[in-house]
Amino acid sequence: MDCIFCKIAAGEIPSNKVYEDDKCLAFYDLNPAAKVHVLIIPKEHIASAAEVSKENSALVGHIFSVIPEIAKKLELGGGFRVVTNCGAHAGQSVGHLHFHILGGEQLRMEMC
Ligand code: DGP
Repeated sequence: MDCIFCKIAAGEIPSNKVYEDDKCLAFYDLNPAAKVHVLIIPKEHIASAAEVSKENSALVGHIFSVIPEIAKKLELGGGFRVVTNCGAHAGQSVGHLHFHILGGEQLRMEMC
């Protein structure tokens, strides 16, 4: 499958990693929309939030259990936003489930 984030997860495309374990990977976004802008992805290919199911939702739970650790590491104590864009109307541009973690400054509503 020709998926950029699968290739990043496999190490075939380099990324600036901030966290990695056997199930997920977090790395800096190529086009940051905030002072701190990290993406966290499951290593398993899930196309979007619309493809989350009872079978794979534990991965999403795992990702959310790791986000506070990343926020602490990146010193986002002032607050942060977690966003996932799902489908064309939301402007999803990469068809592999990813959560944007945005912070490091006062966020405006359009920064998502
Ligand atoms: P979305 O629009 O929600 O699908 O967000 C996709 C994000 O992925 C977008 O902010 C830019 C980022 N992105 C796309 N390709 C790459 C890449 O090859 N490396 C990194 N680090 N980020 C990427």
